Amino acid sequence: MKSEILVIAPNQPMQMAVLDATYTLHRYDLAPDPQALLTELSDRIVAVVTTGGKGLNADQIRQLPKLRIVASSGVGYDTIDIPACTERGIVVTNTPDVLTDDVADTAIMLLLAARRHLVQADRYVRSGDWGRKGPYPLLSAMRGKRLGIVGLGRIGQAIASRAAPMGPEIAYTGRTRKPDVDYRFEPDLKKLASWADILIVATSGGANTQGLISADIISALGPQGTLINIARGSVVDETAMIAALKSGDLGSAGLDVYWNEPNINPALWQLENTVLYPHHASATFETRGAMAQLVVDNLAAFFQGQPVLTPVN
Ligand code: 8YV
Repeated sequence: MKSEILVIAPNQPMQMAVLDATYTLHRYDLAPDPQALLTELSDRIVAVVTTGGKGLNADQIRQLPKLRIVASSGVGYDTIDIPACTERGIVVTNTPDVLTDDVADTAIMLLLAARRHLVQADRYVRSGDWGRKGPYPLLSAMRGKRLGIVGLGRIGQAIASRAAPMGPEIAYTGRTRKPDVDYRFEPDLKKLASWADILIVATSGGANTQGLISADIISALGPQGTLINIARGSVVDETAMIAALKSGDLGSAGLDVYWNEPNINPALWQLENTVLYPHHASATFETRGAMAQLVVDNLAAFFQGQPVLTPVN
């Protein structure tokens, strides 16, 4: 008998084919009435395949009494009710490490695009304004600027090591000082933001960090400051950020994540000083393939009675 898996969100095609050959897949993601499917399969589902975006909530977990493992594609698991899973002994896996490089690359891309006006300057060239109006205004260098990183985990460290050759001073904040890094630790986020020209948010999402980048922090970063967020939209007070970007109290922003994805606050569309990316930091063929493979490998290990490769709980 094949184990029965509920697909809340699909994987890459190659890995879906492997899953399809190994297990019985039920497509919640494609079901005309997903709740009816959940009710019908309630007693048969032993595993869930999902993503960081779609997650698995407490209500869904409650309706799956036989559930034993949730294999998610994505490093973030703020959309999965981890305490509810842990309480029931349900194993949760995510996909760290394999996406670190792409996410760090994206942070640097957004940083340079925001500070060197890539999108606005591209428009300036394409519209013929360069010929009509003359040279584009001067902008600001990276060397000697102050870069603050909020959350120096794997992704934060990869961002720091990419930024370092560009010559900024680097400091970070987080719950604890990292013993094996040379960057300056600043325990006080407000002090870090006041010091920094650039603040990159690379911390995890969820209740603990919700609204961490508050109006106060945004105002400390200031009119010359740049805010980059590749973490979760929930970490930033988006209303305060939009107001500050509009009024010039915050200089610029480069964003991959938002409060309401994919239907983001339309006020963001109008902001000239903001570069917007569609939560796409890990979205390369290579990385999404590796993430999908990790989902397959975690499930294989679990059903063979082996320890899973990347447990969350
Ligand atoms: C994915 C992410 O876009 O890893 C994460 O936490 O946010 C991204 O890599 C997401 O998990 C896909 O739903």
